Amino acid sequence: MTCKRGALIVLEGVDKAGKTTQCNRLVQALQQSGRPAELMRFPERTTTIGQLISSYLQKKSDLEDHTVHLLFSANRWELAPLMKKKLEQGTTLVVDRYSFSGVAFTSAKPGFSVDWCKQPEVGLPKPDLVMFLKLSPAEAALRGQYGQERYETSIFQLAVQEKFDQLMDDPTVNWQVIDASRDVENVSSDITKRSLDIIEAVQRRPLGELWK
Ligand code: FDM
Ligand code: MG
Repeated sequence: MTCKRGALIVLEGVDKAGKTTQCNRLVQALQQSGRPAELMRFPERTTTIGQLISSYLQKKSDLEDHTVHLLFSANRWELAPLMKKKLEQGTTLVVDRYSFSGVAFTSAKPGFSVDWCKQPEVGLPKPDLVMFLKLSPAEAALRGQYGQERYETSIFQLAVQEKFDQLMDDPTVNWQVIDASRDVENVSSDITKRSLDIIEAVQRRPLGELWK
């Protein structure tokens, strides 16, 4: 029997859309159906680079904007070999944020183009499916206050949403928009169904390279 590769599945969206909840539920659903699946997240705050990022996000340190963008990217590159290995071994990876957050958040800052922001991401493992959890700013506001970390303001999140809209206009990436305003169970079963379909489909396809 040939070993079937796992799928690289990414969840993206603005803050409060429910990404982390849905990533956890998806991993559980896949595992319960007997498919090997693991959760990953970016930033991965436990590495040396991740600790620099975490301290920046918590406003315990300041970093120059280009520098922090490249650190977020380096944090993905340092985990890329492990991701490839797990995918090859047949494990599906469910990833909470990826390069798209990287580009959307930095390019929402003044003086940064989407094109510049994409460059360090070129060649990373390409997701087989990117689900964008869509929630309007009004609905996000109903879910309560933003946290205390950097970027957690409604004005910045609005700018980020616009950048995501721009990024989703890209036929080289398998974007699927998920209506995140529905209740948790509905969103979850929708996401699980789409994931099972892609897990089935990628078995016969090699892993791609992002934006290359
Ligand atoms: N973020 C996340 C970036 O600015 N660039 C990136 O590449 C990634 C992956 O970090 F504000 C931002 C997005 C968010 C913060 O918060 C991470 P969470 O709650 O740990 O996802
Ligand atoms: Mg957050």
